[in-house]
Amino acid sequence: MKLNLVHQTKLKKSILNDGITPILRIQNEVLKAIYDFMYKEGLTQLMPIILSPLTDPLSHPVCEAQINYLGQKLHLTRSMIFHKQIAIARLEVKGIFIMSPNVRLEMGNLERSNKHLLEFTQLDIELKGGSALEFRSFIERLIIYIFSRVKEFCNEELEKLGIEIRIPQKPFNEYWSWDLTKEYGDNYCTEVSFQEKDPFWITDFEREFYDREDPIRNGKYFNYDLFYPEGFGEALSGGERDYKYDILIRKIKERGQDPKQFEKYLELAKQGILVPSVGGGLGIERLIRFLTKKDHIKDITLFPKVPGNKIRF
Ligand code: ASN
Repeated sequence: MKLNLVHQTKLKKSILNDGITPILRIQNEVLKAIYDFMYKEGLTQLMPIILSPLTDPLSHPVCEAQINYLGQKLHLTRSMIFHKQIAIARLEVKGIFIMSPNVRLEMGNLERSNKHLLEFTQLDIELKGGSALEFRSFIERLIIYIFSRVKEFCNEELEKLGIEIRIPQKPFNEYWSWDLTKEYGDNYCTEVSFQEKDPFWITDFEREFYDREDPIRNGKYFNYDLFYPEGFGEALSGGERDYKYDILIRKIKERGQDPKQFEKYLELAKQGILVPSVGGGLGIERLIRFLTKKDHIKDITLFPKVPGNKIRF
């Protein structure tokens, strides 16, 4: 049966989805800006890891994404945190970066989230030595550089989308998570994100064992998240790293995790091979969503994979 003309045109329009073309052009500019910035800063790019016997345990539960290869269980990468730490220890570099595809099979409870995808890309960065403050300053310069490049070179696209880019100033505002919890309760990240006009930091979160603990307990951890304003929410998470065997093993046990799954990584720590580093991961899709002011993260990807939904083309 032949489709009538109206139906054919509708189908063609939905397949064409030309609303996404200006978004992809902005994404191109963002990616070019990131590479230019990283190379100018003297960081070394690594290729992404897709499969590994070890991946990030994360601080929230997700469904397992594993395959069996010749009797060996391999995870799809949730983040390259351990590979970053090992690479930094092995290489004579100032720092590394990776455009790293992450698979996180989020639970159905995130079905209504407009910020999560089952598959996304993070710009993963790790600097040798260095402090949380130095890393945050590096990221502030990166964000200002990206936003400025988009503002300068994507006029036509920004006009088509009816948006303007606001360039933030350094240093970004900073909040301490424990103060915010007292003031706003558990939903503090969203509350503050709605109040701010520019990207801002929240520091000191209770989470994965690899984020460096504060030995003097002024705060608890030398870690941070970068947030977008206007309710757009989390942009980056990271921290200084713990790398000494005794500390790592204690923290793994405190979290009720099995040290056996981190065996090879812990062996390197035991041999004293791991070194101090600081880093974080910036979500590319979330960055594009913020720059293009889209309501849902699926609106900026051509083949979105949304938690709790069947995956289609
Ligand atoms: N990439 C993050 C970091 O470097 C880790 C993560 O994505 N969970 O800390």
